[in-house]
Amino acid sequence: MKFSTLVILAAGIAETVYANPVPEEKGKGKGKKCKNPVKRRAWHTLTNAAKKAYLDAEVCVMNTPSTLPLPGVRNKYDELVSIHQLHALTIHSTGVFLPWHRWYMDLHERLLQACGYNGGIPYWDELRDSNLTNSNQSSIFTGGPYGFGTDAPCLTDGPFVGQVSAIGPYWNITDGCIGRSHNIGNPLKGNFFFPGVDVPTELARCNTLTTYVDFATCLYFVPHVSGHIAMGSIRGDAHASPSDPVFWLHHSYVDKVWWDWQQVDPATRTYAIGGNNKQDPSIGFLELPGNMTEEAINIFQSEPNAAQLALIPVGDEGDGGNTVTLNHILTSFGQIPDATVGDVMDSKGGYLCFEYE
Ligand SMILES: *[C@@H]1O[C@H](CO)[C@@H](O)[C@H](O)[C@H]1NC(C)=O
Ligand SMILES: *[C@@H]1O[C@H](CO)[C@@H](O)[C@H](O)[C@H]1NC(C)=O
Ligand SMILES: *[C@@H]1O[C@H](CO)[C@@H](O)[C@H](O)[C@H]1NC(C)=O
Ligand SMILES: *[C@@H]1O[C@H](CO)[C@@H](O)[C@H](O)[C@H]1NC(C)=O
Ligand SMILES: [Cu+2]
Repeated sequence: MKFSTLVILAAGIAETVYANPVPEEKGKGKGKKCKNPVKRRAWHTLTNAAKKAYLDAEVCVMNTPSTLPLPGVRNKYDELVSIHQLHALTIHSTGVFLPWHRWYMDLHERLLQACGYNGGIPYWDELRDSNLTNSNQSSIFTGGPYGFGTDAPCLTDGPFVGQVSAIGPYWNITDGCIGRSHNIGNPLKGNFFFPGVDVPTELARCNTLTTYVDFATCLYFVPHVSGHIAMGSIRGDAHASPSDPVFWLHHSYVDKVWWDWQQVDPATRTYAIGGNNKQDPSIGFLELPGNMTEEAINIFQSEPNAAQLALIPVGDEGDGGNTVTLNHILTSFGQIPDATVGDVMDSKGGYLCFEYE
């Protein structure tokens, strides 16, 4: 009697593991096969239960104490923000922009999974929401248990009320709350940063470009930057923007646009890579005026401290030159073993195992 109960239990456990393949089949190791890709779905298509499961896991990551000795971090979520902050100057306006952020989404997905979540990171369908009058009408920005909260300098509803981010703004390590303000219409349609530009039209133009560098540069500017503006983040900036959890829905969308572009011609596009691996110091961020020093003084009003400087990568690790290659190293400073750009080009290549629907 006892023995057969155990057998049934064991069979039940085996079956559960098989039917819920996230930890094994996600291919957390090079050379693994991607058998059951995790689905990344648009936020507005999720059930309330799926939205809540995602948001609950995010809160769990924020409430999990840090384990890495990164400057200023208190919890696992701060570590994510810190990793982005330390890389800010080499992952934006450079060729590694798309693969780096794809890798970074996966790093985040692993932390969510450690908190019991077994879906994929949802994405914000920004093209669909480009016809809203104000971006605050998106179903993402609701209070209650199924949204990221309604506008407030420090959120007063939703799951992230009272959360303190230790990292940011810019190079700062300053405590701040999560807050947003949408008072500039719908940046997903048009915004002050790109006067006269219709964002959906520009996205369609990006999609016609056939080389990786042309496509990635086009996507980086108008669609990607406009989505950041549409997040309405009060602390939104190129360094600490992930401190607002809406970041992941935006960058999941950016990644999906790249993914769709790759699917058009997988044979040539899946592993297409290139572009500079460092920003030109005499220019700084391409979308901002001035050189890096000028930007630090006038825009960021902060500079990295000694502990941050000691960790900031040069940006050419693994490349053997100034151009991003498939050997470019992606590091989380020890959260997970280092990977390479080549590992993350194919979303179902084995190292990664997800697809968009
Ligand atoms: C915006 O587009 C969506 C789907 O594309 C549609 O369902 C909705 O009615 C549109 N809204 C407006 C205000 O045009
Ligand atoms: C950034 O840090 C500096 C130095 O600690 C501080 O004076 C400044 O107020 C901080 N900026 C913000 C926006 O928190
Ligand atoms: C959305 O923004 C508009 C314009 O700033 C404002 O009038 C409206 O109250 C906001 N709605 C919500 C739900 O925050
Ligand atoms: C960058 O800007 C700073 C501050 O305006 C200026 O002092 C410096 O000469 C500039 N450097 C370059 C390379 O243009
Ligand atoms: Cu970024």
